[in-house]
Amino acid sequence: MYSVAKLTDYSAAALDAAVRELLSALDAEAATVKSDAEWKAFRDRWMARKNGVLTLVNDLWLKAAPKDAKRDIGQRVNELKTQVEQTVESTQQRMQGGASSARLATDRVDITLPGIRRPVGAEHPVIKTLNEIVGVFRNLGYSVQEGPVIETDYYNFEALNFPPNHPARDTQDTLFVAKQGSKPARERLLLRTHTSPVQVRTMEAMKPPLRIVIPGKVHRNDPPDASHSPMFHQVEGLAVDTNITFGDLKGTLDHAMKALFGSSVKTHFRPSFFPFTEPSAEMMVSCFICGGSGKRGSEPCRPCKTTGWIEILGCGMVDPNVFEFVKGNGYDPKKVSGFAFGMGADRIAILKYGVDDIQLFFQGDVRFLEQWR
Ligand code: 2NM
Repeated sequence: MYSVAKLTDYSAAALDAAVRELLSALDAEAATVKSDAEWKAFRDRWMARKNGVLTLVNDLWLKAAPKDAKRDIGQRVNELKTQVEQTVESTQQRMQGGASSARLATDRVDITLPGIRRPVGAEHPVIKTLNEIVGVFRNLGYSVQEGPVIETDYYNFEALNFPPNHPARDTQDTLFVAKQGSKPARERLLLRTHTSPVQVRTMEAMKPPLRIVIPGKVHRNDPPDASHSPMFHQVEGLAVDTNITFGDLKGTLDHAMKALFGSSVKTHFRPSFFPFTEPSAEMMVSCFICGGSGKRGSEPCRPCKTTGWIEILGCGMVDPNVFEFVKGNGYDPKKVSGFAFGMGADRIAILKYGVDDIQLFFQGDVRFLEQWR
């Protein structure tokens, strides 16, 4: 290893040679530095006040020099000092840069590996069904309306021609918001039991002619089982104009069922009762599971209970008593007529997808839900 020797010859040529020897030792040692610890040792060896190379140069070259050589040597020693400082500093910078280069050399990114995929969600089967039903009516020119899930007794029952003591109002069927006792009956809040309140609200806001569909959540105080859920989904529809007839209802709904379940399904209407329609009907569609035969091979067809028909919705001509509540906005029952219908989207999803328990829709088990991805 390089060590500073006393000078014996103070000629320019001898000084040049001594300086060259020192600088090449400096460069050679700098090149071997490979860590912070080595750099510190390198710095101290060259720059330490006590026994550092520069200090030795100062003592052995400058201080020991004869008077007439001091000027020349002093200048060279200063240059050496600058050079040593620069080399020590550039070596430190190489260490810092080198640390990140070293990391780059080992921490390689393998761009050929597959990426980390974010799990893709799926449209919920009930929402998918809701959207399909709504889509059929949109194609017929119906517009889509939504409204509040928390409703008043007025919109959920009174304006829909439910008599004051109708059993649907019973706490066995309706979920009421607590502590409403101090309000007049019609203002008491409840969870809507059907989406029909939105139809009343829409008739208050928009004049006839009207063609609307309303998808949404509804609640009933039913204990959950394979075919009941206290929360489920409905799509209801309403068409109002002058001269709307039961024939319009039948033609519209027959078309809608063919669009939803396939062009070969048949529809069948049987009399029924709803407070808000007169006459009222239940509509059956021929079973799209067994094709109406009631049998699957030699087994009985369960979805239609071997009848070949599935009850799919309720419908009817809007009762004039309902129009009376919105008469002021152009719905004079002497001038307009309309049909309305309502269906359970969950039940239709169950039939479409062959699901045997409505609870599966609301338990959130990803293994069940991802089947519709
Ligand atoms: C149904 C069945 C029959 C219905 C009637 C009305 C309104 F507001 F126009 F009177 N909305 N929805 C209706 C009629 C709903 O669901 C089974």
